[in-house]
Amino acid sequence: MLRFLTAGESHGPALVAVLDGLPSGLPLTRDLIDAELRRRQHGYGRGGRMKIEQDSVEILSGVRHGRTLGSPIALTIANRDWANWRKPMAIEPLDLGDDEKRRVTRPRPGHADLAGALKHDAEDARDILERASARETTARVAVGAICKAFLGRFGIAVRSHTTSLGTIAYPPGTETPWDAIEAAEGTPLRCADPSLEQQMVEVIDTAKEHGDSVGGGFQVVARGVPPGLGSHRHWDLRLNARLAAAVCSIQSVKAVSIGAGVESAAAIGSEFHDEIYYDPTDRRFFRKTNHAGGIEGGITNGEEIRVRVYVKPLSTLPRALHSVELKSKQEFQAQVERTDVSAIAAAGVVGEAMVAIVLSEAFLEKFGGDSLKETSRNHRGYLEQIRQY
Ligand code: EPS
Repeated sequence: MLRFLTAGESHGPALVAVLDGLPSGLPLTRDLIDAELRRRQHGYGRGGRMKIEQDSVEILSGVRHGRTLGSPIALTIANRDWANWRKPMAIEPLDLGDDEKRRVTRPRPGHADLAGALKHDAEDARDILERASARETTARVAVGAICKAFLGRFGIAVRSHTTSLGTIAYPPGTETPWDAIEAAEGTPLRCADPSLEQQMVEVIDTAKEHGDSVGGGFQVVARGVPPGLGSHRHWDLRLNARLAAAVCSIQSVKAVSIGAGVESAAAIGSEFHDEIYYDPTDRRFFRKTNHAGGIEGGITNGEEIRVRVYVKPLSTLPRALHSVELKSKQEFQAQVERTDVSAIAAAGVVGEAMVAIVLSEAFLEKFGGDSLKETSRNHRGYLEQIRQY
């Protein structure tokens, strides 16, 4: 069973992750993880924090001489900003005034501040927001980088691209091909259409001028996934449900659509369903369309997995919204913390990580193996079996 946990506060000493259940023998280096962490830091619209951080992982266990051992992999990523937060985020009790504690008592609409403070009986919403912050996604991306390396051994690749920002979006039904998604890497917003991207940049500039934030969308695509991952047997085994839960767990995500999921409600069956063909040379079934997004009956069907994700505008606004002070109940404007106008380019990288984690889990469920050699043998045997089907 593959599983992971993360720990760490946004302005604490570090983010931490433990990944358990990967087989032994997977080549793994720090550089491979750092490359993904750098991708997460990139993107037009980020705020001051990304100028402070240079995220880099420390591998504490589970790897020896560049290969996984099959034991739990423990990771940390230091917060450079911690140097500026030693007092307000001190582990030991300190006698500090409210300002020195950097208390947050005017909760921001949209953030976890109020709901979390009520839930945990916190007088200071910083107790909540430090963990709720999307800074935590650093740890997820580190775990996702390892899962991507694992999937890569089996010819599976995971990519993402920005599909909308505010009202600037591709026309409904547009599917961007894999090569164009790959080519968008390194552009300001990781959008595959340069003219759309230019308009998105302008939307961010306008929002920034107005002290506002803006929502957006991205799509994660996985190719090379064999048919047969996930299961129709139970609600919690269906891969579409697991992918949806994983991407919905990303901070600010409000909706998800698999394949042409949103459009499917307005479609008629004869146009929507992807008709089945067979290629006798390759000895494989294939489709000419992919409205299902690579999943039927909760099981991968061998086509690309396509997941669209929708992100609300970030909830810290320089132009603060109406709020109420936690203790006095007086009306105030919400507290302003440093923030980004949009983190959509980074959100796509986090989406890739979550999809890679879920696919790795489903892959290991199907093929098992305590060593990469064993997993590979099982995978090869199955591919041969379906060629002979
Ligand atoms: C983030 C770090 C945070 C924010 C952002 C994501 O840094 P700070 O709070 O110090 O500015 O930039 O988080 C949020 C917008 C949020 O609401 O939590 C990061 O590393 O991605």
